[in-house]
Amino acid sequence: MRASHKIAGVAVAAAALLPLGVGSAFAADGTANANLTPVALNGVQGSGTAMVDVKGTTITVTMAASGLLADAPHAAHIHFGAAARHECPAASDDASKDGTLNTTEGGPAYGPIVVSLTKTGDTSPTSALAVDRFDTAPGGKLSYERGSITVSAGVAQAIVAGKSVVVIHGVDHNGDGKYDGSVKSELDPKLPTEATDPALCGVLRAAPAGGMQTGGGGAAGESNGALILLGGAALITAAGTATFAVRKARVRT
Ligand SMILES: [Cu+2]
Repeated sequence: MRASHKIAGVAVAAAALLPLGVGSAFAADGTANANLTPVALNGVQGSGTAMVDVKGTTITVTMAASGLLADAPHAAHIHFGAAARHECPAASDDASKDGTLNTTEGGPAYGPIVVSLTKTGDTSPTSALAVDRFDTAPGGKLSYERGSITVSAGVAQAIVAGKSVVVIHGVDHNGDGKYDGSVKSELDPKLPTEATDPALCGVLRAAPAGGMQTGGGGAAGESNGALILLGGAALITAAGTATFAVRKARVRT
């Protein structure tokens, strides 16, 4: 009897926690913002911002960045892992000690891919390296907005809780203006590691409660649209970044 009482107690406790994990109607509502900064060791001179609006299990993602390798596909994702540090990687994450951080080495910091920020089609982790569907950063600038992205309840909650991380990939270690080099990507041996190494990263921090509410009805959506019309520079300014990054001449080795 005593044992069965204990089991029943555990079951009740588990049931009480279930809505947090599998509920959909009440999954999460809120907004999270990220300041995108250069990933340690990877030599990118860039910056950007990202904003994710969460309604239940549907998210809208707005992102702007500059200082990326121009006219090359930049895979971009939301990363999250319950066991991750919910951070951008540090130089100390360079497990191979080769002086750069590849995507896998950043895993302990930001976790696995949970959303692929493709421009069209599938947005699941399956599209992590769908290079023909990511922004190519004309002139080094990336501008992205996509709505109606469906995520799991757990991912929606992680975003609202400030535990997910935006990563834009694609670097130019040797500064020759294209993805190349003898080191292959650990994610896809058909690609050079330059094509997949993380370039910019930012933790999606939860916006203060009510901070994004600009009025009733569709005001928030209109506000988003206005920002998009003004372009990436306005977004970056709005997020408080001091200067629009200027892509500097790369130091050649
Ligand atoms: Cu990624």
